Amino acid sequence: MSRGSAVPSSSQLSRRRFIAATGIAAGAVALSSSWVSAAAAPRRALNTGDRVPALIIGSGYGGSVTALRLAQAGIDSHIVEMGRDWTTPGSDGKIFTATASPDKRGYWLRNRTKQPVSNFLGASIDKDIDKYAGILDAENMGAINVYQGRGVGGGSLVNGGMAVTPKRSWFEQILPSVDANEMYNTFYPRANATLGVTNIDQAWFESTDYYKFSRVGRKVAERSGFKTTFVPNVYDFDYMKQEEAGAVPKSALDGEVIFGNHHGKKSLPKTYLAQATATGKVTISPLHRVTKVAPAPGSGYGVEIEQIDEQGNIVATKTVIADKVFFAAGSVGTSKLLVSMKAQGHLPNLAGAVGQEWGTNGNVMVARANHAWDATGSKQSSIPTMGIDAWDTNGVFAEIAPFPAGAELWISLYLAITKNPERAQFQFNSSTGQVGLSWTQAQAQKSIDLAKVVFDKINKKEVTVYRSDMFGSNKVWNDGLTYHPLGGAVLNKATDNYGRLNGYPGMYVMDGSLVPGNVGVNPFVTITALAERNIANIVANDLH
Ligand code: FAE
Repeated sequence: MSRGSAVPSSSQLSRRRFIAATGIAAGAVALSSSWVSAAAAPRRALNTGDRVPALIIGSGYGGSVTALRLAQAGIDSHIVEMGRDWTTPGSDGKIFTATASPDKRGYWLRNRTKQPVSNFLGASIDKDIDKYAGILDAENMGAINVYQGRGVGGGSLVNGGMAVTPKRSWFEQILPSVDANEMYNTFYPRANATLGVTNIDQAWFESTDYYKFSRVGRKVAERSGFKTTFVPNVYDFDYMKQEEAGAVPKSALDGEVIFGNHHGKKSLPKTYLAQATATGKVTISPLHRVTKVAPAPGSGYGVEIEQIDEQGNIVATKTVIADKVFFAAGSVGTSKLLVSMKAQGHLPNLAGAVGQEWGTNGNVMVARANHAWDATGSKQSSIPTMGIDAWDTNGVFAEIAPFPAGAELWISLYLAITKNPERAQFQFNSSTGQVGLSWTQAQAQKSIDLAKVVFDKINKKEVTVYRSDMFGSNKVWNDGLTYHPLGGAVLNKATDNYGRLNGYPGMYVMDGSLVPGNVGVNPFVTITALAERNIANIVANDLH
């Protein structure tokens, strides 16, 4: 199915009519390779026997950049996405579930919610839900729950929109084979522009009730000698102002974020994916999950796909052939696929570095209790716009996060990104046929140690305490989760310096698995910019 503008272009229509009239879905006209490619791309969900010029696994940042730039280079692609296409409303008239009380639309194939802030006053706030292909996956990988977006748009559907370019010195340390000049002069600006990244109007920030929580977070950090910084975002801040004025339906100001935003947030379906599908050269199969990739007889790759229904039942299995395969299933999705294909002998020549150097971006969550005179507000925007930047001094960049509970709770919540050097590996378990992750809870201790220095100092200065009731009973640190999985197919190790998988021409990695474990800030701008850099090289050298 095709997405993007509601009205198909005339070329899309005439192409569809042509296919409908002739029954041609797979190319039979061998004039030139690019013509064959164009003729071969089906304008519908994939079916067994289809051959596509380019198959993209996953529709998050890496996948969306790939689809757009291939289309602009004249190459048809098909995106296979395991999650739903979040465009149709449920029985309540809403596409997304409410943040305060998520229903089945909130979680990926679970019978019970798995809230990142799981407790209040010691009691669990999780509740039973129907199993459904919901928008947020809390994927358990042993000692860690990895939160990821599921649906057309990947993580952009559920994330806070914080669009942060890392410090150049840190970027140069983690990805030394990448020309930083090119990244900072060309590809970061290109990513930020196409994602629609902007800054909050600072005068409004200072005056609105909805960012009181941020101003309190800034005040206490600065009183302890820490720097704070405004953080750009993909949320439309003009829309947010109108939300406050009551002129438009509320989204961020109604707490919407981790289960989807109805308005205001420029998620990928409104940016890269909208542009990509508007070309008429990109099609998407939602609720389709890639399970196997292996060289096909002759040329290209055979890709096995399970089609699932909204309850997660497999309703069809399909095998298609792709001339090129782009892995963009996210750090965990891509790593799991590659590790299991290598271990099972389907892609035996993959580099030994596949599955290595995975990290949590040093994520750890913590909350503090403020004094009664430091109210954080019953009104809170769900979109964070400020961080404590103690990266150079303490190895900590902490997002001052909202806790939009709709009541005054005097809570300051933080998601800290820390300089945690611990890494883990993905491993195939031949008895279960599953891929596991070696991450242990002890490896998160370094994140706690680093963050504790910062927040102990703030608590001491303010004479305040940690909340110990929000992540379990008597648990100060939420060290059992990450929002920022990174690594598993690291650039220039598991792939060449542009994401090509060694030993398999025409197979590429395009997502967060290229970034080794820790990018020092929220990662999607870097994932996008790196994908922009790599696809530019691939289009120039491999496709023409
Ligand atoms: P991603 O966006 O995860 O896309 C991968 C896609 O592949 C997903 O749609 C999957 O459903 C799909 N997929 C996986 N396996 C398969 C398969 N086998 N077959 C078919 N499809 C498959 O990957 N980052 C920031 O920079 N700023 C933030 O404010 C921020 N907040 C966040 C808040 C939350 C709650 C979460 C969960 C994440 C947040 N992130 C944030 C992280 C960010 O969303 C994440 O780094 C990117 O989405 C990763 O991009 P990728 O392209 O690697």
